[in-house]
Amino acid sequence: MKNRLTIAIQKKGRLFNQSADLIKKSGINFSIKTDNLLAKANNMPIDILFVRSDDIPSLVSNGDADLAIVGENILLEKSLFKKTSIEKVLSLGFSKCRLSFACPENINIRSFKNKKIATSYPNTVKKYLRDRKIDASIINIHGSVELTPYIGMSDLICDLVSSGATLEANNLKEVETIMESEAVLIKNKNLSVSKNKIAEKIISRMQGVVNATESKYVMLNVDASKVKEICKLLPGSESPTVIPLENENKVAIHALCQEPIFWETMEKLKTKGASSILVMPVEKLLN
Ligand code: PRT
Repeated sequence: MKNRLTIAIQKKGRLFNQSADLIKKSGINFSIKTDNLLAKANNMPIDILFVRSDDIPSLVSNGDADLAIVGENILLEKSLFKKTSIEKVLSLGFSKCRLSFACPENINIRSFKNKKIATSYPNTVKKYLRDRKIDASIINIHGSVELTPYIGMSDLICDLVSSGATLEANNLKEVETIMESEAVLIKNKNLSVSKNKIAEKIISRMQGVVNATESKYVMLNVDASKVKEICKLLPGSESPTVIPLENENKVAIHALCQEPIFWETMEKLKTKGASSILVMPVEKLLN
């Protein structure tokens, strides 16, 4: 295993599917057998470790895993108040959420001073309070955090929020956000030269997959006189290709747009005279 690069991902849970998918799209072939904690790639010197999210930062910092995919919320929580050998290398654009304070809907909290705050993120909350010189007590709890204000254990909570449905179902309201989070790729800072070479290749491929997810290939036809106007509307496209058509007054514009194309953009293009507007997904993109 010494010369093989190890990539740790969550064993099961919200991050698993997209993490495994990203690794596969990066050209690493592996198959997962139920309950196996390790999968060996059959086309590259790479092993995939399936572990709990909570354990990922220490595995990478200690060099037991070389690369890993983890939520930024966990990375921050497990890295605060200690020295680690972890480098964040890529934001991956999935598993987006935020870490927020919330309190019962019928209570108005003006200040956190002297309040009891229940959370599974004690270090992150401690740093937030310390930076603002707020004196409050932190109750460290794993699971059912939303229940704690109702049993008198806390005045407010600090937990992850995505759609907000869980807070709403528990009659809680969001009062302040500590951080926005998404899945990130992390790396041990002290990789050997040979492992670093493989790691850099994988990082570049993953960047390519992330870029492709956000990119679209757009094709449309328009009057030759409108080319400049239309190109201005294409988001994140560097230099579109303009191709003459059989009808001499018309051209086709092909553009790689590295930003999302919303219906509003397509409607504006149509208003400006574009026709046959095609928006296609991009599978891989190396810049
Ligand atoms: O692997 P391990 O068992 O250690 O981790 P885990 O149990 O924390 O895993 P999991 O699968 O629950 O979460 C993994 C990661 O997904 C988190 O660390 C976040 O980075 C990310 N993520 C994204 C979320 C959410 N969205 C999320 N909504 N993690 C948890 N939630 C929970 C939240 O705690 C709350 O209970 O969902 C509820 C709120 O969701 P909404 O949509 O109702 O607001």
